[in-house]
Amino acid sequence: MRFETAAIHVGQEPEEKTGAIVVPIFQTATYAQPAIGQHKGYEYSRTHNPTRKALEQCLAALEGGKYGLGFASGMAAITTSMSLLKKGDHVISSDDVYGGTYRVFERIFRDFGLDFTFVDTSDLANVVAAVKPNTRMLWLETPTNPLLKVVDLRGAVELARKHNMMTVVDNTFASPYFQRPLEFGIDIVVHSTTKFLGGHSDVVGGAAVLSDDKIFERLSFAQNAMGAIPGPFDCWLVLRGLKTLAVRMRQHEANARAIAEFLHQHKRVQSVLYPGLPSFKYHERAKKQMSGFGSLISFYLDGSESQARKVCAATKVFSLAESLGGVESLIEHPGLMTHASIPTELRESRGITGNFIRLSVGIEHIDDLIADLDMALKSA
Ligand code: P1T
Repeated sequence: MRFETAAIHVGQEPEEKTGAIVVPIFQTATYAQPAIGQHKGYEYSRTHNPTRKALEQCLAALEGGKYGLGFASGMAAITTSMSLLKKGDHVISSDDVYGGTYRVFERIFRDFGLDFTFVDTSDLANVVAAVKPNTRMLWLETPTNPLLKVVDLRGAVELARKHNMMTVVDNTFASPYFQRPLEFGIDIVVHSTTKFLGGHSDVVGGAAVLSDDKIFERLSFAQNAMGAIPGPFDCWLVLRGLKTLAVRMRQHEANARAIAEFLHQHKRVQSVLYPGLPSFKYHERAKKQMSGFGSLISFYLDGSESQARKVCAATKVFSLAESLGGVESLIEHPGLMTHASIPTELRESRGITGNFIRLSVGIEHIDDLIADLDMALKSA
């Protein structure tokens, strides 16, 4: 079954009792059992819920995995995945990751006895140099948030297998429509479904997708044991979002390509980071492992932090807000917003500077988006 069809049908057969074409919101905490030990596959909604099951099956199909697991947020998916490790284990992580990911690794899991090394994983030599005898996991974002670096998935898998590391890819930026890491041999894909998968900025959610039976057994145990699960209505919202994922992603990308080109030639812009831009450092690699480039664009303003603040405040169609992947366009300042939890010096040394701005390009009309950015850039 092709992607567009799976998004609409997998896990979403008409409901048995009524024929309802849309998966119902099973807003129930528990399920009546005719006798102790007898049930219809559902005992308690932290463990299983039919609406969540539909979402999990659909997500698995879209990522090309055997199993999907729903979580209360992207961070809940990430946190639960870390429970696959134990005290004393070492993790190598992309240094350019969502600020919340960095924060939970450094400020929560370090205290649990896990060790982390953050390296630029777009050059796998850095990963090799960071391997220790106790390295158990390679944590990747690609494209990374917010510098949009692209990690060589095939090379990363090869390296990880050699060193016996589990591989995780946060696939939030690309979405499974443009990139399916499991097909490269990655062990676990995680998502913030808050973003493209939900697609309408009306729900916070997360997911993990994988194919390995043993890892699934441990992660689904952790999903239930730790309990960071999404409610039925939130699952339903993400399921509804998935139905239009393909058409939205095509429009997101068409708009993003046009905006990247526009910014690239704009006098007030120093440089543009976008995997779809032929001049971008990671364009060729992105072309090899992605079928499209998504709609996150970052750029350096030719100006100061205070001018960047002005640009962010001046747009009218682009809303100044954290998050990404919704139908509406957003603008933000990573250094002061989404990545403020990374210590200033470290952040700036990695390129998240005062004049650095990130866009999540929505699916509004391209003329309105370009006019809005042009106005904001000229006003600063
Ligand atoms: O917000 P939540 O659903 O918990 O997802 C966290 C998360 C995980 N992974 C990536 C790549 C992310 O970008 C995020 C959340 N990011 C933002 C809110 C942001 O504006 O970058």
